[in-house]
Amino acid sequence: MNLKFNKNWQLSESLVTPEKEYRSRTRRDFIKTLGFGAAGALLLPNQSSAATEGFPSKLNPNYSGKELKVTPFNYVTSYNNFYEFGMDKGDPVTNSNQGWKTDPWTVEIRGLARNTGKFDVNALVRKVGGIEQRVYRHRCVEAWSMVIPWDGFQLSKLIALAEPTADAKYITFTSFEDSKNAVGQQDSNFGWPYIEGLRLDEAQNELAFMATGVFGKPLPNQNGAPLRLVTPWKYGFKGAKSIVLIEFTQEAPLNTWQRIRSEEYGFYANVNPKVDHPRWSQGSERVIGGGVFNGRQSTLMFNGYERQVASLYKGMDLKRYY
Ligand SMILES: Nc1nc2c(c(=O)[nH]1)N[C@H]1C(S)=C(S)[C@@H](COP(=O)(O)O)O[C@H]1N2
Ligand SMILES: [Mo]
Repeated sequence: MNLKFNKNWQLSESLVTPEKEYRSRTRRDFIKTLGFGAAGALLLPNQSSAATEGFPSKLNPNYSGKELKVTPFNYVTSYNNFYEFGMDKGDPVTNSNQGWKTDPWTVEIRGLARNTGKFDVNALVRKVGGIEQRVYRHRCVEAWSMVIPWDGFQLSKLIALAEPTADAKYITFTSFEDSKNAVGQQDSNFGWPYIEGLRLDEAQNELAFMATGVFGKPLPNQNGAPLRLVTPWKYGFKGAKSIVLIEFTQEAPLNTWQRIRSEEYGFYANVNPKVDHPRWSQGSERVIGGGVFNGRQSTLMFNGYERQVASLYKGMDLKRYY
């Protein structure tokens, strides 16, 4: 890890001055609105997106999130972490909409499973029986949160389709590589592609979701078009974006952030207010779009999904397996 990389990462992760950041962000949007600067990606009528199959989708009443306050669309689609397109929150919306193509898109299913092969993403959506909408909490390891209405399908449907063999214990998700169009990938220190993984039983939990959309529309590029993972009880970095490969394996993959900084990021990454990040508390979170003063709220165990997922970690020391 060279110094340049460390410095950038430190900056984007520290978030010690949320107010300042908020102001600079608003300023950027303002500049875009006036039509100066970075081509005003937000204003382009045809931000490219793929995986149009199944829209419009229906809300699944079991995950309506009706007790939650949905984050405004503009925040969800312009305050992003997608290092392939830059390190600042405002980079992905601009840089992922300048020539990077997410349509058509092929996903490969590989490894310890009976039904492997390459699938067009829309064909895959048809195979799993279409899409639905779910409203989930989203908690980034950087101690900010959103509430996002996703469209997509339960990951367990894809797993059932693939029919993993008895040897398969883990599932690995690999994001795309395109260093020509993804400016962030021109910094090779990161070690692309972005990789994430789950234990197979975690992946089969009802909450694990493959998103193809947000707010009832196909995913914008900056949110990980056309297909990204969503595991709402885990920190956001588990949710690999723009997936090209799903692999069933016997061993746990070394996920990207664990490889880069294993003392700070582990494999499990379960949201846990009692296990602090070495550089900041995880006991509370800044609610994005939560008003001018950026309201904070307490962080919940497993991000509020204890009922659905606690049994997966029974008897495990969650301080050790962070
Ligand atoms: N390929 C890839 N996937 C990624 C990331 C990334 O940089 N690259 N960032 C992660 C992090 S830290 C978070 S919080 C979420 C952000 O998703 P969002 O921008 O749709 O809110 O994506 C995750 N998935
Ligand atoms: Mo994150």
